[in-house]
Order: sequence, then structure tokens, then C-alpha cells
Amino acid sequence: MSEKTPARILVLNGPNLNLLGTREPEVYGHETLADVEELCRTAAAGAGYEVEFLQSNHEGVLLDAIHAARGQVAGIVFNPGAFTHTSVALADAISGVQLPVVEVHISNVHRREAFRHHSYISPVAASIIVGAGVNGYVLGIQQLIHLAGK
Ligand code: CA2
Repeated sequence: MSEKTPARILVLNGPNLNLLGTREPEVYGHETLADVEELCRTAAAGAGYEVEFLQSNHEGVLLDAIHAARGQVAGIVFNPGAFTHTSVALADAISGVQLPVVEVHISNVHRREAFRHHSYISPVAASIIVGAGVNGYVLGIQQLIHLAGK
């Protein structure tokens, strides 16, 4: 028996992304996280998808959100923030739930410090979008919807 893919997408944001739009606009742009949420909801709604939007500065909260998403969403658009470069636990959680994850980075991490060039998330991500600004979240949603239709 085949299970129906839920018409719901989780957009997950890691540490310090609540500060978006308040500092470092040359790196992260002028949009706030509320603006990003609105962009995501609009992009998803056009294709009949709802968005669950969460930001946390705590690794455990992000882990719990990934676990809880299993079977509930078509996939996850995930900007893990600095946990990208440190967290084996988040990579393991993604492997464990077997959901497509699109890893998004607002900035082009490969043009920045060397420590930002390695990601623990990329090997377990379905797709990776870097350096597209906050439009990367829209591209991520489009990609997840594309994957869900396969
Ligand atoms: O480019 C991205 O989206 C990052 O995931 C952002 C993380 C950074 O650690 C990654 O290497 C790349 C940092 C998010 C912090 O966001 C701020 C936004 C405004 C002001 C201060 C921090």
C-alpha cells in the first residue's frame, strides 16, 4: 500500500538566524526572518503546500523537530546556521528520518572562511543551495515540491 506524501513542508532555521535583517546586511541581506517566512508560505501555497516554520538556537530543539517531521511533511528546507560545520547529530537525524532535505545557505559559504567550507549536512542532503540570498529558501521549496512529485 502506498502512503500519500503530505502537502506540508518544514522550513527549519538554526542558530542566530533570528538576527537576520538586523546586522551584517552585506553578508545576509536586509530581509528579516519574518520576511523569509512570508516568502516561503507564498512559494509553497502556489503549489498547494503548507509551511511549518521554525527557528531555534538550540541543537536539541532542531533534532526534535527533524524527528517529529517524519511522515508529517514532504521534506525539509534546512538552514542549519553554524551547526552546518559542527553537527554530526543533525546529520544523523536527517539520515534517520529518511526525508528529503534541501540545505540552504543565504551566503556563499565557499567565498568565506575555510571553516565554513565543510558541511556535515551536505552528504545527507538531497540538494544544496548556497549564495542565492533569501531566494535560496524559495528555490529550496520549489526543489522539494519537484522531488515530492517524482
Ligand atoms: O549563509 C548562511 O545561511 C549560513 O548558514 C549562516 C550562518 C553561518 O554560520 C553559516 O556559515 C552560513 C550564520 C547565521 C547568522 O545570521 C546572522 C544574521 C544577521 C546577523 C548576524 C547573524
